[in-house]
Formats: sequence, C-alpha cells, structure tokens
Amino acid sequence: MNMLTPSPRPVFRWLACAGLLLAGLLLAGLAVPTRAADPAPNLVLIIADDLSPEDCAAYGNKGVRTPSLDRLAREGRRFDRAFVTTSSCSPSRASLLTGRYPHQTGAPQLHQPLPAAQIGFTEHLRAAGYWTAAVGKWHLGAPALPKFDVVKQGGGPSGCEQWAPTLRARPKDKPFFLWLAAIDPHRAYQPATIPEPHRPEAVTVPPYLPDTPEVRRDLALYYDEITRLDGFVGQVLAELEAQGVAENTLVLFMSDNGRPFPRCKTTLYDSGIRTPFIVRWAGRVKAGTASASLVSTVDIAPTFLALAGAKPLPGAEGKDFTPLLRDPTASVREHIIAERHWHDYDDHARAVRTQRWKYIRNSYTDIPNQPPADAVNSPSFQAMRRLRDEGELTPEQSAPFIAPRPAEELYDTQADPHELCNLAAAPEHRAVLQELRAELEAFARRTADAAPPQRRPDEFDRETGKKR
Ligand SMILES: [Ca+2]
Repeated sequence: MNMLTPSPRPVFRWLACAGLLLAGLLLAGLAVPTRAADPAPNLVLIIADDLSPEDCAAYGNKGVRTPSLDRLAREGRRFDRAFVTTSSCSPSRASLLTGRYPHQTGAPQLHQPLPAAQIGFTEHLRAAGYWTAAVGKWHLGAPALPKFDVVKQGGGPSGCEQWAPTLRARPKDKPFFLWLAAIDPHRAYQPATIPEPHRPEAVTVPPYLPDTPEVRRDLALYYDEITRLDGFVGQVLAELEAQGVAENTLVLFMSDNGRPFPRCKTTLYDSGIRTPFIVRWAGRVKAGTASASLVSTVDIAPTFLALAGAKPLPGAEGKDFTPLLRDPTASVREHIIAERHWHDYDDHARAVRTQRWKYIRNSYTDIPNQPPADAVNSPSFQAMRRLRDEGELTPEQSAPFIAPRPAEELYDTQADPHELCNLAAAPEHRAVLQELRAELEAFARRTADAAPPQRRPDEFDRETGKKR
C-alpha cells in the first residue's frame, strides 16, 4: 500500500525546511546591525554640577545616599584619579565638548559662549550617523546650540526631569549620544528637597572647613541634591533596560567641577578639579573594578569618537583612554593639567598633577584663594568670616582670606590628600618642583598659554558676595 501510493511527507518536509530556512534568514537579517558584527555603541554622558567624588557613597562617603551611582560602580569601573581641566562650569563643559584645554576654546572664563567655529565632538558623531541630544543644563551659549541635533534646556529644579523622557522619545533607527547635564547639586539650597533629608550629624566635614552647625547644615542640603540627582540617574538606567539597549550603551558619570564650598570649587586643589568618573559598559568594562590611572575630561572627546568609529577632532588635546576600559592598570598619561581663569572674581593659575604630586603656579599673588560668589554667599563662608574675626579659624581654614598667597605650591597628594602642607620651599623636593615647573612651561609654550594682557575686575564683593 505504501509502496503504491507515494507519500506526501518528503514534500512537506522539504517545504517545512525551506520555510524554516527562510524564517531564519529573515530573523538573522533583522538582527544584523547596520554596522556589521560590532555595532556602534550608544553613549550616555551624565554631568553633575558641582559634585566632588568624596561626596558619593561609591567613593567611600557612606553618609550620602547614592544608590544609582553605587549600582553604576558595581556594574562598571570607578576611576579614582579623574580630573576636569578647570573647576568652573561653562569653561569645563567647553573643554569637554571640544577636547581642548579651556584657554584654547575661546571660552575660558565663566559664562563666555563657546564660539561656533570651535568644533564639538558631537559634530563628528553626527557625521558618523549618531543622533545627539543635550538635555538639562546648557551653559555653553547660543552659538554652540547647532552642535547637537536636539538641545532641551532646563525642565525643572534638578535639570534632570527631561532626561528619561528624551531617551524614551529618541529615534530608534540610529545609535545615540546623550549629554545629560544636571543642575544638581549646584547652589542655592532649600530644605525638603528629598523626602528623607540627610542629617547634619551624618556629613563629613573636610579639615579646611570649620566643623560648625552652619557648615554641617549646608553640607547636608548639598547631600540632599546629590540624592535627588541620583534618582534621575536611576531613571535613565531603567529606561535603557526597558528599551533593551543597556548592553550596548556606555554610560559615563562625571561632574563639571568640585563641591561649591570654600577651598573647593574654582580652586586647583583636588577638591576643585577631581571628579567622580564611573564607566559602565556591560561585557566590555569589567564590573565592580576601580582604576587609579590618571584620566582627564579632555580625553572624553577623542575616546568617544574612537569608540564610535568617527573621525578624530583636529586640534584636540585629549588622549583616547580606551586602553583604560580594557585594563584598569593601563596608563594613557603621565600627568593632567588644569587651569584657573576668571570666575566671578579675578584669578589666573595653572596646575600639573602626577600620580603623586601637585604643582600650582599662581599668576596673581596679590589676591586670596577666593571661593566663587555662590560659595561666598553660603552659610558656610559667612560662618567662616565670623570665626575669622573671632580668631577661631585654623591656618588651613583661613586660606580663602589670606593675601598675598604663594606664587608656587607643591603638594604630596599621597601623604597630604587635602593639600594643606605646601612643600614648594622644601629643599628635599626641589627636583620634583623643577620637573613640574618645566612641565607647565612646556605646556604653555606648546599651547600658547599666557595670562591675559589685562586683569578683569571682580563682579562681586569678596566678603559679602553682593553684586558690584
Ligand atoms: Ca558647575
């Protein structure tokens, strides 16, 4: 019977196989990314405003609640020696976007707009097929707006309210770059920013600030804004997961400058220029690791362009730090350079920092090491003025009031992490001083760096912070 009537089964088998093969090819076709086997990574850069790494739990401060940053560090790599090129908001951002030092951007002083002729790395990302958006704080001026496809400014007190919604509404047919800039934890501070505010007893008071109730309350309010910012970082991480793109997205968290307190923001001490720097990139950067290698925010532009397979920026100064993503013990630079320019008050200084040493050269020794106007207006600084008048400040706490100040400063950051003991005159460290001095002089020659021909007047009173 079977021999006489041909069975239809082989035909069905063949049809079934062909169908499966076709379906497989179709599925494979859909899964193949537009850029061959290694798809261009999405890049998310999160920029806090005035945050020092010492004020994140991931960097050891258990008094501040930053669960999302803790998670980023747990799932990525924490960089412990990462630095901005200047401790000042808009110049730091202009340097980051152009991959150049502040004096090379045409916008070295606070609030100066970045000239349109300065090329931002986003322009090369766009040429390579990326969709680019800046969301939250802008502070780069109108001429730089066209360097992104989309710029959404503000959105709420935190500056972060539009981050996740913008990510949700992105075009889904392109790799993306997001510049997510917070206004937190920038001053001014209000009570009840978060449901469970930090207690003043829980804060860590650095030794160059007096341990008074005013300073503790001020630090606690600063911590509250850090926690608020942290919540928005968590929303972005959740949205990346919801879209199924977390695996192929590099997230980098940093700050534009250090905490807005005296002897921190605008200074060239680590409290001004050291930044949190956490990179998460699943499967590419080993989770839960830390790196002590030097890295600068001027390095981000060349690194992101290299990762995206985009053209490098002409005239960029930064170094591609992708070796540090593969190996936390790799090295891409021997030192970092940082600059100080006019910021509310007149100033001009430069610093070079190696793994161990910090050398600072102050051009205007006649003025004190002034905090910015927002910090002068803070309860902390006003308490310090009172204590100064009462003779109750330690020498290191008095620094913001003392002039003249030294032309040169040298610190051993390993033995003296708060940079309180100036070794510039110590005979046993003369060789280090000369080496770092020569390094700064070479930098000045190579990049045509010099103090401006004219001093710029202060915009605020140095004691009261009132606008002049
Ligand atoms: Ca800032």
